[in-house]
Amino acid sequence: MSYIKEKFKAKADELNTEVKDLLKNHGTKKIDEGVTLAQAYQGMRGVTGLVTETSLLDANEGIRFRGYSIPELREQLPKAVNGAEPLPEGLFYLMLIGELPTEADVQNISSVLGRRSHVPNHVFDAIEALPISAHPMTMFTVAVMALQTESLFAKAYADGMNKKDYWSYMYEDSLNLIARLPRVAAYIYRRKYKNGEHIQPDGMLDWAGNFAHMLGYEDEGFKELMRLYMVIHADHEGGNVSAHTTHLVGSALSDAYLSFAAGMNGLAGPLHGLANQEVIKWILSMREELGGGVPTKDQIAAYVKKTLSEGKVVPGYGHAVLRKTDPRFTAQMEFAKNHIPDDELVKIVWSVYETVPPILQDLGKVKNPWPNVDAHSGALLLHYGLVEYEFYTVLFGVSRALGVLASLCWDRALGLSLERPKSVTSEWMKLFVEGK
Ligand code: AMX
Repeated sequence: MSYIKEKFKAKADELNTEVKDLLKNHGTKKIDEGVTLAQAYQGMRGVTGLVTETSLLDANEGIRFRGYSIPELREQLPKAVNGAEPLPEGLFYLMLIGELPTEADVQNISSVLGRRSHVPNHVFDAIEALPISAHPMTMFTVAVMALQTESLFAKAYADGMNKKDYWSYMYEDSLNLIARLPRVAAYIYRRKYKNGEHIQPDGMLDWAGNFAHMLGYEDEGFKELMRLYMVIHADHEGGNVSAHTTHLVGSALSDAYLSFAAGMNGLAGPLHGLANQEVIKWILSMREELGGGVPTKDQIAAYVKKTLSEGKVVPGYGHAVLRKTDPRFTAQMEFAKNHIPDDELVKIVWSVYETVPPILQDLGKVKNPWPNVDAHSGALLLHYGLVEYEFYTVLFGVSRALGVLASLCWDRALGLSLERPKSVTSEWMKLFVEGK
């Protein structure tokens, strides 16, 4: 067993004991004010009913990964040689182990991922079987499903594995899947947009740097952007659609491939990860409609109002939990200020940031008028030449694997139960409010 895996097991044993004590001594305590009728209808917003070890979201402060904020991670996680952004391998270690990694820990994960990155041919065949017009997220989930043939967890379960060993096979599947995703995603990109001219991996590069290389981008600035992008999109506690779905499906003891593919189908929704593409599509349409250049704030305001009057949402704004500007937006803004301050689209993103919140606020119903992670990313990617915005959610998906798969390891290590909340009918609700 590798020392990181052993360390994970030790951590899991420790926390298991603590959780058992918690359940034994405080299991009947209300952790919330109780669930209201409205919460049952409105996406369970505000209901605390999940355990996710990897990160915790504060409505005003934003995400913390094992207690570390994004600015802290950008300072403290190991970086690539001559790089300034954190390596995502280090974030994965942090989410899995709960401690900041050393340079050696990060190198260890990088080389393990490199060694395990081989993708069997039938996965590429499955992608090729889809029409070129298929959305990249469809190709992505199909490829993950095709990879499921490689699940060690599923094989071990079929062979009668002891439940004590679930975590170990989930760990192996998770690392194998994370290792393979950049190759799969790059294959989809090169197939759909670059005439199928594929690029072989470079074993000397880190996970995100190699991903950038296989996509076809050698610019150091783009590699740095990929490292940052892969870190900030990795996890956002457990209740968001992709994390919750992965956890839910995993609770049926579906393996990492099945669970992650399910989560990715949720990420592909426009209110969740597809917003990554929707923002830039919206900005480009606005620019085109206004005849090019950087629009004035009045022009942006008029376009926002038009969008709202057509019964559409303003993509990249609002959040189910956050109530302030998303620190993931701010991190990207800082990246842009350092690397590409004069980019025209970036300037538009910043102008939109100054214009949208008061308009949404005036609607009186939007709980969070501030930008989320998706409001900025497209302008950065476009600057470096990744103009095919339908692909952006795949990037989000590759990153999200780090968080949801580290969580899945914990789910099995803690022996978390099959998720099965109670549902009622509206008839039941009516009788309930009538006191019957
Ligand atoms: N533009 C227009 N209207 C918005 C809005 C926005 N950006 N954000 C919220 N609203 C509206 C809602 O549609 C809802 O209207 P309704 O009562 O007529 O149905 C009302 O305001 C109240 O919604 P809320 O409680 O503030 O938000 P929510 O928790 O229900 O939904 C979210 C959160 C993210 C789905 C929503 O803000 C939204 O649709 N934003 C735009 C899409 C987006 O950027 N999604 C990405 C989120 C981050 C991510 O997962 N990657």
